[in-house]
Amino acid sequence: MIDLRLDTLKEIPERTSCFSYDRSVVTPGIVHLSVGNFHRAHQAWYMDQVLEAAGLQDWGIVGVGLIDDATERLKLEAFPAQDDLYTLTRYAADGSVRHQIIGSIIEYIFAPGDPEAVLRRMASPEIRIVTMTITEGGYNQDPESGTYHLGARATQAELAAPATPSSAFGYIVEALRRRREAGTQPFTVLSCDNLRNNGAITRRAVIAHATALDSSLGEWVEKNVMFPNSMVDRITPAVLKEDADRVNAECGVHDRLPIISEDYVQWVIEDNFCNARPPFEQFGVRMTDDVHPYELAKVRMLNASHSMLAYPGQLAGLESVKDAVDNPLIHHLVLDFMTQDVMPLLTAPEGMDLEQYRDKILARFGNPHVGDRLARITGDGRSKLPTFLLPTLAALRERGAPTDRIAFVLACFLGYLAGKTDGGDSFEPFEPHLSATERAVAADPIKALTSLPMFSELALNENDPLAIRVAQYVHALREMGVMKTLATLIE
Ligand code: CS2
Repeated sequence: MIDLRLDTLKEIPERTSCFSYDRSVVTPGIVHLSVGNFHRAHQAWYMDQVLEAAGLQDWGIVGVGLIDDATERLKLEAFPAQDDLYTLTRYAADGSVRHQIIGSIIEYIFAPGDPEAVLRRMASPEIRIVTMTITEGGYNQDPESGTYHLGARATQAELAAPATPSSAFGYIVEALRRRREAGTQPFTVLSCDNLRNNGAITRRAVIAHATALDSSLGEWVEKNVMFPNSMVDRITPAVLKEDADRVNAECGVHDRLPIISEDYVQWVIEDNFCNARPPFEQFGVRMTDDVHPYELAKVRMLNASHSMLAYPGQLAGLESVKDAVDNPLIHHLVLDFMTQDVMPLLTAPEGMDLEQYRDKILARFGNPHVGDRLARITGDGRSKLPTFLLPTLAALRERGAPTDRIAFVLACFLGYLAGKTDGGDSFEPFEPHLSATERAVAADPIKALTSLPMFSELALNENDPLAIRVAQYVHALREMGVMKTLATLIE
């Protein structure tokens, strides 16, 4: 197997395609904050095509790792050793597969090791866009008010020492401050996370952070910096060692951190930039005045359906998204959820038919080759449920429409927090934004629903029929298990 580096590209087997642009002339145009698998399968894949086009070699990506953890340390070793190149393997549902080498990330900076290097890059005029995938839970929103949480300990530390930030917002604000001081045009900030109004939320956060430092900086940001909303989509599973070994053998390339994804992709961006941008529309990106209907459909149908199948699936002892969607009862639940609960609340985005979109989502979940595991989907339910699922629940309640399907899945979420499948196997729920005390509260469903900040939007009291319903499902789950309980919901 060939080690992946610029000087070995000529030896790569033909079955793995490779970009044809001259990597040595590519210069940075984008700084991306938090280079996770999704970024490498999605935005970096698009940018790889941009770099192929004549005259667009000034759109290379500088990837920044923000968090000091084991995964980031792996990247710190792997990325420079392979000149930031990596393989992307895309599986279509019909079994066809494409392997390719992506060259659009041209530099990686581990921010905790060298914050100044990141700020220098971000302040430099050649950077015209800062993109980010910091996850739904990364936006530092106050659980009570939903606004930017200036009082958070890490934010306070950044405000006290702005030249050594730790968060995306700290970096963006300090870089914008430097640009303003130097008379450099600001960059556009483009959030690529699955949040409704991701641009508007980012804007609010950056303005709040900037204003707390210097009100005139806040005003300047408000006037001069653009934060387009965007919708992103491509299912990108976690890559375990066995997956990496398999795709490396398939590619004939030894990549320390290869990427796997489905072949489906979508990117819709609000055309609202304050500095240059690549001609995205030439590369399959939909540029629009209004992203909202697209993000609403995506988050409330795809992401919410993922949650809808993952909590019951994991409790039932299933492993993958495919296993869950192939289960007739779960399939039924998710189909009914999209058709009866979500779709009546949505307006179809231009050029999209919601029924076809729904069927496509179910087919994508059933892709037998992607190997997406339920544990990836269930993780950080604390951030995902309020974004993906609870707004639909609130809207159904307002209409007086039935809410049993979502109530059942909330019960499954509380069951998942206990970390045991129906078969008695233990697992460790990944909930970085729930404290141990909050997790303990989850054992009492009524208390959980009425007191945990993640449910505060629902404003439930202990006599609310929804809270009582969830409690009944929790009881049923304990008494008869997830599948029998689910069967009671399916007409
Ligand atoms: C998933 C998303 O994490 C989740 O819960 O629903 O990561 C999903 O795979 C992507 O948004 C697909 O675009």
